[in-house]
Amino acid sequence: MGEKKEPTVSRRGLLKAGAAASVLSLGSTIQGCSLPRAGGSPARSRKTDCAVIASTWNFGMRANKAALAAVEKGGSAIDTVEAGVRVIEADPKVASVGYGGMPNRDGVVQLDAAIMDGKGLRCGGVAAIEGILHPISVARKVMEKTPHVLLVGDGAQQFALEQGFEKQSLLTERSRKAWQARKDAQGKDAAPGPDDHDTIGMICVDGEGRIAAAVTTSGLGFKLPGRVGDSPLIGCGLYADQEAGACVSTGVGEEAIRVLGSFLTVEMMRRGADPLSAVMEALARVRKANPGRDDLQVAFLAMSLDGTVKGAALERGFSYAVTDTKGRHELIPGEVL
Ligand code: SD4
Repeated sequence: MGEKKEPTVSRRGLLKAGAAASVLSLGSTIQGCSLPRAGGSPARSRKTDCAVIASTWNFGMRANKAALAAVEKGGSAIDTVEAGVRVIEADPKVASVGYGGMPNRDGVVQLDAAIMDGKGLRCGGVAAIEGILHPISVARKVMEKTPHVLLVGDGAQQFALEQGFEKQSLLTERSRKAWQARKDAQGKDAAPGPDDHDTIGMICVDGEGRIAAAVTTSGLGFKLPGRVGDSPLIGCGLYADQEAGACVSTGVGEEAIRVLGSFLTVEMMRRGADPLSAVMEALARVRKANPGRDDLQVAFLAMSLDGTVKGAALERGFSYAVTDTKGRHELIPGEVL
């Protein structure tokens, strides 16, 4: 999980924070670009020269830097999130996304990705796609060039090739060896474990106030061939709505799917919740659906339209990066339910 674990606040501290947040509709708690919020109701639009970028896990720091460069060149929110997550897709050292990602049970790297523009709820995704380095860019093409939202497997790859993407092996020697070692150790019992995750999910509100989200992953290591996680499913792994905010998720995707976690979080914000209360509600639903499980990691990262960012998880260890065009660039330990 992640490149390095970060400390998180205690559960008790979090519960206090969550309770306070749900009572008070917090103003913006971040420095830099964030604007004060009118108590109670979510900001509906935000026009400023400042952009805010947030993404999951430690590698989010690097992704945000690339995203920042994109937005500073005049890129829109959707350009920004695409540019940001592509850096992690191309990094062979990240074993949970793109090139070098953990293969499935049969040793094949199958990737999931999706992108969503809050304006007009435009979105596109690919699932279980093989042999394409940048599934997020294929997802964007699905959004822009087809009447569809989601393409899977061979069809997704065929579409990518038709769009000019090249086929290449995504299995690195390092990921093949890690896969083989685990297969040798666990035999036919080898299956996704609690640490087999770390999706990059990114959200941006740009200087025009436009909001967008992107998510890309190799999914759970040792997943069954053809398994689709939350990441390419709109409302589960991500959601962005120009009238409410955006959310991305990471962790055990089946759980984010069960509660429609990203949609739920954004919907809570639409109805007046601040980002922390909203992600806590989504996490509470996951917890409720899994009584007695304390090994389950699921995290949600949400941004409201005023650029306020909050991320929280079921378990310790989740962190997220926040960057803005006024100089903020920091890694924040996720709160814990
Ligand atoms: C999935 N949510 O496929 C993804 C896994 C992941 O950080 O990497 N999450 O279930």
